[in-house]
Amino acid sequence: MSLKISSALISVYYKDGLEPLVRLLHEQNVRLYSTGGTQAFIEQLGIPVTAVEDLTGYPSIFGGRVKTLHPAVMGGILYRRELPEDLAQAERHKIPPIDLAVVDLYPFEETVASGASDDDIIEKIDIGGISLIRAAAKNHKDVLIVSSRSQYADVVKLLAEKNGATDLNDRRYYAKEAFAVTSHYDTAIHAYFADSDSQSEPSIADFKNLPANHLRYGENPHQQATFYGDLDAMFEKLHGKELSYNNLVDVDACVGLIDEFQASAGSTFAIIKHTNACGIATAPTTKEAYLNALACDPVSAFGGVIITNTTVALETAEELNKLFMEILIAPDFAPEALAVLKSKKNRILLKRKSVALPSIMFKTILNGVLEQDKDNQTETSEQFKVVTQKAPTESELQALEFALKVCKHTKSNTIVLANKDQLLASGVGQTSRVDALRQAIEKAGSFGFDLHGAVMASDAFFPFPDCVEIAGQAGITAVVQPGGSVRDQDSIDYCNAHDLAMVTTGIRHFKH
Ligand code: 93A
Repeated sequence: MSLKISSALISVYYKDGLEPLVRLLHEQNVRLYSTGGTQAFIEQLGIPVTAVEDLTGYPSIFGGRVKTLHPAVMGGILYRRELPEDLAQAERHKIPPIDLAVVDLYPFEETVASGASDDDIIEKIDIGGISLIRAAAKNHKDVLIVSSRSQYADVVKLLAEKNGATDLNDRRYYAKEAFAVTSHYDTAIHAYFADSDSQSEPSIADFKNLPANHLRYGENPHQQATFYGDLDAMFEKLHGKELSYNNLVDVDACVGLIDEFQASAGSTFAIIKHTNACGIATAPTTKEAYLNALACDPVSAFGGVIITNTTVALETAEELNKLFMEILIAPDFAPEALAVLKSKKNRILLKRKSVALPSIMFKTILNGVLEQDKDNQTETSEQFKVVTQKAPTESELQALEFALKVCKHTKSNTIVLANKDQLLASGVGQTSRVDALRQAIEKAGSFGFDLHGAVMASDAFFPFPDCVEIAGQAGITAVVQPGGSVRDQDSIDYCNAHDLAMVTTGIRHFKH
């Protein structure tokens, strides 16, 4: 039904862009009500406006916390124009209609981003404005809601064309937009509280409340998919096409892996394929780190997702530019580096922001959902228990730490072969650990690595001594594994007889 607007309540935080709408409403003989700051803005345009206090008969109290929260305001928006009882009550309580609400909420997200104090941030939780929006959107059969500054121009056009009237379709459209505004607003408030209270972990229901990003398709083109989350909070996208479902999964794997490595210890580059690292290396310079990561398996690196923990400089970008990659993630890019990397239209470049991530994970199975803590435990050499006669050398200890970090982020069953700053090869997602080891040895050989003096990490214990036997024959000199098998001693005996060092951690790192 087409409805002519007779009265409007305007309450906006930022006044810019408002003038044309106010002028049009005035020309269309709309009676205006307004809150303090907005009222002053309208008055200085020379346009008559009634203070909301005159409508409610109540002053703005508690430092402005209660301005529009009053039955005369909420009632004027919410009463049903077609219901005789509602009309009679409105008349009895002297509640005039409000046919249009224009609201621009307190800038909560901006205030959080500015680094303001908790008190200032809490003060920016809009209560009255959000209630006006929800009320007007609820009663969209009778009321039009303008819930964002970005809508002013379209609304001016609409009201100019329709001579101050709207039809139900218009009002329903703006009601839908209004609930997008309010849900986004509350999600940001929730995220702020969740962030500042690391004890409070999101539930699966909370994830469904996050912004829904519809993906082009899922793991395969015939599968539909949605990502619930705020990617803009995690990354600034500098270039490239839309992230796909598989891209997102790989980006997640990248972030988990790179966070094991501190930039203060050198630059680390990791190249991910199907969530596993096919190359990772740490080096004093970013270029070296990248080239060493690439050398690990330049065949698999094609089409990979790459992450680094240091700024990408021009000389590194020139090397990276030679590789076909899907995505490059870095904490920052030198401007000249960015110019080089942007030369490929589809290549996705993401600048990572620092945000706390949930420490739990979900997986749907059968007719339910599994929830577990993320594997956030990383063992350092101080926690290693030497179980062989020979202890690892200092350099082997560093290599064992490096290998273990990679192992933790590689699909089980896995064996990782490394030296102290470079992955040499891994066997990933095999049905037996022996297969994983054989795969790793063969790969290392095919890319020209000599395994003499290299180390081995295993995600889980060795049920038989076969893995250490094969590793020893390949030249491996030190091994890290959780331990705990009834036949641990068989593996230890082999190591002692063949001059290998072995440490156990007591912590298993399955990843399925
Ligand atoms: O503190 S509030 O939550 N209490 C209210 O009753 C209320 N009513 C409107 N904030 C309230 N507003 C907000 O005030 C609006 O959402 C808008 O952002 C702002 C406009 O205030 P002024 O017109 O005084 O600049």
